[in-house]
Amino acid sequence: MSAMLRAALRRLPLPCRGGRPGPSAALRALGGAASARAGKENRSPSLGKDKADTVIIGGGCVGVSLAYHLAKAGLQDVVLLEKSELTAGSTWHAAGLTTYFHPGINLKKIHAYSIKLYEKLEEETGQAVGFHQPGSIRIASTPTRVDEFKYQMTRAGWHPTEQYLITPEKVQELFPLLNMDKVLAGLYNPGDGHIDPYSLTMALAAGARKYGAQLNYPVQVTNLNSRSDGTWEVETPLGVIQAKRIVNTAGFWAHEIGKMIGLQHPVIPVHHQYVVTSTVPEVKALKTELPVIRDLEGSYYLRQERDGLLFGPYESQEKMKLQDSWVTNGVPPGFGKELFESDLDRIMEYVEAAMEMVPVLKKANIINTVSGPITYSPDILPMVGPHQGVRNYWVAIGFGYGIIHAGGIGKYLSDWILEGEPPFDLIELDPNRYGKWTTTEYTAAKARESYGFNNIIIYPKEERFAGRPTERTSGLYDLLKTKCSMGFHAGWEQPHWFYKPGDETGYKPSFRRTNWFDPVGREYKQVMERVGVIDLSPFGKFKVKGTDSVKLLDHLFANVVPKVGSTNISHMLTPKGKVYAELTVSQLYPGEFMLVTGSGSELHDLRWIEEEVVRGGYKVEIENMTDEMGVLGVAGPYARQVLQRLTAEDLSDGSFKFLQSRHLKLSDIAVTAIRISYTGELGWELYHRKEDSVALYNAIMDAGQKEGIDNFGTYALNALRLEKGFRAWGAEMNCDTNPLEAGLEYFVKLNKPADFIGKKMLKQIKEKGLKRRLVYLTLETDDVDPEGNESVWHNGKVIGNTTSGSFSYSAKQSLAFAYVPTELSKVGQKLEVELLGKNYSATIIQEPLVLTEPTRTRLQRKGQSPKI
Ligand code: THG
Repeated sequence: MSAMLRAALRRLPLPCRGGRPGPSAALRALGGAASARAGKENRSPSLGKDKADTVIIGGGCVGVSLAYHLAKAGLQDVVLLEKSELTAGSTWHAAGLTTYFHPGINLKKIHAYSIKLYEKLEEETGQAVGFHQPGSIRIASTPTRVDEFKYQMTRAGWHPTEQYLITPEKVQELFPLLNMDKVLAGLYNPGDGHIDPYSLTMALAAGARKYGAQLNYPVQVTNLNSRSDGTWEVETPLGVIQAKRIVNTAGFWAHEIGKMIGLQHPVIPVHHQYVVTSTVPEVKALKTELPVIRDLEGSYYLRQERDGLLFGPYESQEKMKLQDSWVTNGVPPGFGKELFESDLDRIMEYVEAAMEMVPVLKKANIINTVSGPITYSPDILPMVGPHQGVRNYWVAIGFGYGIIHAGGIGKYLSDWILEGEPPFDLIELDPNRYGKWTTTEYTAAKARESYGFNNIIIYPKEERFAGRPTERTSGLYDLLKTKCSMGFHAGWEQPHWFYKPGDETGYKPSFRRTNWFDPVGREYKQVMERVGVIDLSPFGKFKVKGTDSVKLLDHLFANVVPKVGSTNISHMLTPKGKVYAELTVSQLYPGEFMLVTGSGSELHDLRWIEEEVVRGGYKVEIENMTDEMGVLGVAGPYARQVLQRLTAEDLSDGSFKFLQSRHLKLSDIAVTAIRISYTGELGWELYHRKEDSVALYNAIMDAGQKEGIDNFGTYALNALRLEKGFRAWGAEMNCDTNPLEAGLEYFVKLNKPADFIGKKMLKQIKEKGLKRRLVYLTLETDDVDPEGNESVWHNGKVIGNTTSGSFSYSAKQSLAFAYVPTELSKVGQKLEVELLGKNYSATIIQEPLVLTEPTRTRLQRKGQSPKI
């Protein structure tokens, strides 16, 4: 550290001037003013009642926002228990930044809702919230960062939020104190700013009380007991409250609350520091408040605080600090409104970067540093929703950016609780994306990485490597790990693409075509012309059996229940007729089923199924086979020939039909074989005991020597499925789409006798007519392919969005699915898709681009010559 810098760190008394921007949080952190104010609010602790509908555990801004929203929506008997005082933990010392920006699609909605709510809270509750909206600018100082901004612009373009890519001149105009040497562009959100987190929480609390919620503190939850009817007993030193449902919003205590019921929530407290400077004359002289800046290469945020500046860095994973003793021993029960020792040495390189970017900082004195605990989850996204495996237990935890999320999440969760389904898709926040594999060690490694990567460039198909592999590897992992680039899927390692001599190996992401572009084309050809093998072990697999199994599945799924020995592609819909999940259902034996879902949706789907079983009192047994069962996919024109060498069973088309299942021995290994392949080519999936994966794989590879059998990965699988027009859950269909607009009517049997979930609403949706449709587009691109979530344009206006895309190795063009208004959805319609700042012309084409093998074979048999 330079001598000058040390001098700059001299502490000076805090200047105070009314009417200038700044949260009280930074000031309170110095003098404990918040405690004094909170003290006034504090009443003598009491439970008030011994029965509640919902008990919310934790009075930070997220918990209080949930109480506010539930009570406002009319829910009676909402009780919040806070063990010390409202805002204690992380809320009170948060820097309070608010932004419309988020790379996620529907998280933009959460941010926007929060901001709109915060704008009117004072009027509604009479409590000022110290909300400033001077705008914010993210700064790009490398060409790749400019590409990232363009990528983010197309993802934001079909949302109502204002966001602009601006020139360096405009950046300078908005933030005159910036050193422009390295600035190449800015991403500008005019409505951004900052809020006082303490006052915000108090306003939400005032609102919550106004609408009838009880906020009780200090009341510590000491134990949680679930009762056989699904209700809870919440134990406190003041007595027991019975609740229909509990919600864990306990911030960095969330882990301790989870522990009471045997859960290990993957959340970890980390140290976050920000510093506040004394008056800077140049800042004081400004007529309007400076916008917030985020110097992404420098990895810090900086904003005006009164007449000075406030600056907060995100240190690299090597430098950042976890609160290790809390990780090992738990959070000390007495910890409330306290801070850690600040450690300026740790952030010096960031201070220097900021001084270069905002030179007036060099003259400023640091008058305050705030180093407080905040929570991190492995992927720095919160966990919001009901938890699998525990009835009526919900969470809203793991917030690294709790202030901007609080408003929107409170509303989202309140809607979900009251309506029984999420109001829109936020699958990336599903608590059930984690599982037993998210150990403390894993969570710590990931939290470090996530913190350090706060401001890194995020590419499409991003991979992060900390904490890998987890304990959840497939039987083939050791055999394949050096031969391919592995992708991370819900704890699993699954091959993305395989190396051949001459390939540039490893993960080299880009906004344009990457090092795997040609290898994926090679694997595509392998499957189309020969035969390929893929490790599909990460699929979620459930066995369902028992007297009511048929009845249950008929109620859960929109498709009919398959006959014994058959498989159906089936969707679980929400009551409002949206797509909750897509699985394959196979009746292996009479009344005994195997359900298969994607790797990311295992516990998500299982929770839904389990809840319906309890609700309807179905007599079934459900066994989650995901970890012990391996799956190999074999696909391509020679798949039959190769597998036939390993078994005496007749695999011919007449004997083993498409979508049939059989129990076979392949080279003496017991497998359940299903004739299905997401490649759309001739293929089988082979379900087997995980211990047999290597032997089965080797046997198949040996048997296929003559046919030139080889591996393929999930990237080729994606290109293959897109050419066949197969929809992917999470992209073309989710909780925002109904199966009719997604073009899934073939799988939805509105005429079947059973009243499956969503049927009634879907009938109404059908009667009303569809406003938008999923269409299939080819695009004339150059070095960039669509990825999904890009803006679709027509006549100078954004009219829709892509859902997924890929290069089509057969059409030698890009291919994408997109939602567009019905009137623009006809085959032949010309549209444009925005990729990296450029609009490429696109044409709606007939589906599919390439016929599936079963269709091709059927047409050939009839004497017609299919396309391919
Ligand atoms: N295999 C298995 N289960 C799965 C998948 C899988 N579950 C989740 C997900 N993937 C389900 N998705 C699909 C989508 C389409 C097809 C298979 C799985 C498919 N469709 C054919 C078609 O559309 O032409 C057949 C449709 C039909 O005639 O019913 O094969 O990959 N086990």
